[in-house]
Amino acid sequence: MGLLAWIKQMLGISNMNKKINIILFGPPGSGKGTQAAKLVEKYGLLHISTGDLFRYEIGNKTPLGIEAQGYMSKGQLVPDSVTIGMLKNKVEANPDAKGFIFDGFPRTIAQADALDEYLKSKEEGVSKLIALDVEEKEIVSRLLKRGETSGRADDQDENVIKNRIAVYKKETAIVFDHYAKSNLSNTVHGMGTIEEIFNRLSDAIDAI
Ligand code: B4P
Repeated sequence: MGLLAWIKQMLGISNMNKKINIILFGPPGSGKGTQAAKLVEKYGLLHISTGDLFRYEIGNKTPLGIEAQGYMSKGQLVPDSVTIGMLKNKVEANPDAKGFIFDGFPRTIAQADALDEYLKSKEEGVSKLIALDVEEKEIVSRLLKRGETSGRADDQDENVIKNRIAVYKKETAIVFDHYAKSNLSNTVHGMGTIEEIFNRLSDAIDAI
């Protein structure tokens, strides 16, 4: 437990019994998946990556996977209706979770509205959005490097990567402003070692 969290607990203003719902935000390749795996271990939250859920469906050749693959291979977003339903199913399947790390969701304003409404219906809400700020050149290099071993078609073609970044700027970046209106959006410097970035994210979570 960080110092701030400890002080809050001592003062009786701790949120420890309340569900914590974190949105890990940032462009493709900014380190969301990498950091989410470490945060889950530290905070005991459940990690939901919509990208991983789609890749699972693709691997199993389900109708949802076949539909998603067409969009993902071009670096486009999978339609909101499909994504929102899949996300809710995953949350519903884990009623005892202490909270969630949403990784790669919401990626559009429609997804953000749906998430807000859904959490409100459960008398919960988004605790914090944390955006990883990474230079574009670094993102392209990270993804091409991952593409050498991941087998992910969307990481192997620089044009597809550039399209993913363009889609992020056009459709996803405004989700940051959506949560900024409620003072929930924060930015963390996303360059440096995985451990350095993890420590910055932990400080942001401990401050909730
Ligand atoms: P995602 O699976 O979310 O793909 P991503 O953005 O590339 O992953 P991430 O950002 O987590 O990767 P990370 O930086 O950890 O989405 C893929 C596709 O699925 C989308 O394009 C879209 O088509 C679809 N999709 C997903 N969610 C959707 C939604 N909500 N709505 C509609 N469509 C949706 O890792 C990148 C690499 O960087 C790794 O190799 C890692 O090892 C490396 N790395 C991480 N941190 C580093 C560091 N500090 N230094 C050096 N390298 C680092």
